[in-house]
Amino acid sequence: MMNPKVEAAINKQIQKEEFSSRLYLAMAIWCEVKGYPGASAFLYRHADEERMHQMKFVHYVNERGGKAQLFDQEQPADEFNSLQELFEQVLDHEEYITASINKLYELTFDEKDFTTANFLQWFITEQLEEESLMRTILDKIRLVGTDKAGMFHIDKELETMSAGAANPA
Ligand code: OFO
Repeated sequence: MMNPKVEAAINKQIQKEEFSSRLYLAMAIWCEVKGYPGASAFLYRHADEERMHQMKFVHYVNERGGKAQLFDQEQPADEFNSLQELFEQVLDHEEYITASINKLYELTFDEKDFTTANFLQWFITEQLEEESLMRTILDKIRLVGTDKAGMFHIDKELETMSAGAANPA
């Protein structure tokens, strides 16, 4: 039997991971139509990763004897003024998710659910990696500013990152 408070909190996290996937999908679409094929490929792939995060939580709840739940979703942002603004929003969103995972982790300690605390370790490491990746990308975009050649180069780099990403998580 799963701790009901932890189960409810994970179900809210499932909703957030699903939202993340939709948000990055909306962003990938924007990039594709605005002529950033590399950023688009990167974000399509990232949308898939978020779906995988969602499924990890779904299976975890069910395997522990709980029941995963789905909720309505808000419409994700789908218009951006620039690639820089878009990636600023990606980083903000990842920071929000990190805070949410940390809260969840704290709850597992309050509830003495150490099995879930252990399960969450993977997500804690994942958030660290995602935040640092998004920060690196954003720094590069800020550096080139509005320089078209520089932006073209960054887009190519994102393409390579999405094709050769060694970390499937
Ligand atoms: Fe981007 O890590 Fe899940 O939400």
